[in-house]
Amino acid sequence: METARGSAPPPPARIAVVDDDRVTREYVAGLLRGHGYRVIAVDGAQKLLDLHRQGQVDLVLLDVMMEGLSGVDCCRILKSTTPPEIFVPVILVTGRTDPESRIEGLRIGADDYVTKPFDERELLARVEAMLRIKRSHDDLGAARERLQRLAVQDELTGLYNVRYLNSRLTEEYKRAERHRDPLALAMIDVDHFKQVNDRFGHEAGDAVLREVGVRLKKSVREIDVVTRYGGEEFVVLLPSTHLAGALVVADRVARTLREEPFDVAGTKMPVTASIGLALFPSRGVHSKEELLRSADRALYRAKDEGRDRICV
Ligand code: GH3
Ligand code: MG
Ligand code: MG
Ligand code: MG
Repeated sequence: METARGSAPPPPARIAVVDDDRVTREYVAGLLRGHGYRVIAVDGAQKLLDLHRQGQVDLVLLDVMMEGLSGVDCCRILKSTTPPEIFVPVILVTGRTDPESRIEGLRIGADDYVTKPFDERELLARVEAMLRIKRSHDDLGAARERLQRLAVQDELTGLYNVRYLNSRLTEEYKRAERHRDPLALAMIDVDHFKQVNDRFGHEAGDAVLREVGVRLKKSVREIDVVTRYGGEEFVVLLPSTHLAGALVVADRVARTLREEPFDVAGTKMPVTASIGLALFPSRGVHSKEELLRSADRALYRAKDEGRDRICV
């Protein structure tokens, strides 16, 4: 991952050295510590699996012949129970030089092996090589996560975007129908927003939209889904919420905007919004599209009746 210039170097990799023989274990651990790695010396496979489950290990040096669970079985368990986005390389360390055991080790998922007695420089080089592959795997994973987040995030406000709303609404509507659970949807449109842009400029308008997003998030529950629907319109999905509950939330949203004037380019500016509420179940709502349309119609009425109000 790219790091800013002058930022701290990444912490040293954590290597688990698993061997039931104390002398070998301490020798390998000492060698790796001497090269700057953080080493956790472990005397059995079960302890390693526990450490790995807690996410404490970046790479494993795993003795094959051990009392109890063998290194090969341990590796098999570790690899088959680790989710694909997590890559913890396993280097088998074996005293057996016959190709069969090495082939089996690689086949069950080990990433590399070294045979005892090993050349210290070769062991270190293999550790470095594996960590290099791990780093590029982790970097790709981080990039994928960033992309996935960007794909559902509105750039200006950091709220979810309309793409996310569409997929969540599909899910929530199905869930509501199946479990006969209520679902409310609030469509929120800032009043006379064009005037903010006209008086203070587009950038000040953007700042207002960001602040609206912050206030919306503060006015709803953790499980409610706050999205920027487009322009100066927002949609909030309220799962498991009846009319009474939705009215409480809508009222809180309206008040949190109205009561504290916005700071726009050094000027205190009142901001209000009109809110259209739609509910499932209710008359005329038989699909998620009709739920959205119902909220849109209610919003239109709120505007028509004078703005800064809630219509259902
Ligand atoms: P109403 O009370 O009827 O909703 O009036 P309004 O002025 O808010 O409504 P209208 O839909 O006419 O105007 C919305 C304005 O929002 C127009 C557009 O310039 C502005 N707008 C839309 N998206 C953005 C944005 O991302 N940033 C900024 N600064 N302004 C935006
Ligand atoms: Mg052993
Ligand atoms: Mg609008
Ligand atoms: Mg508007």
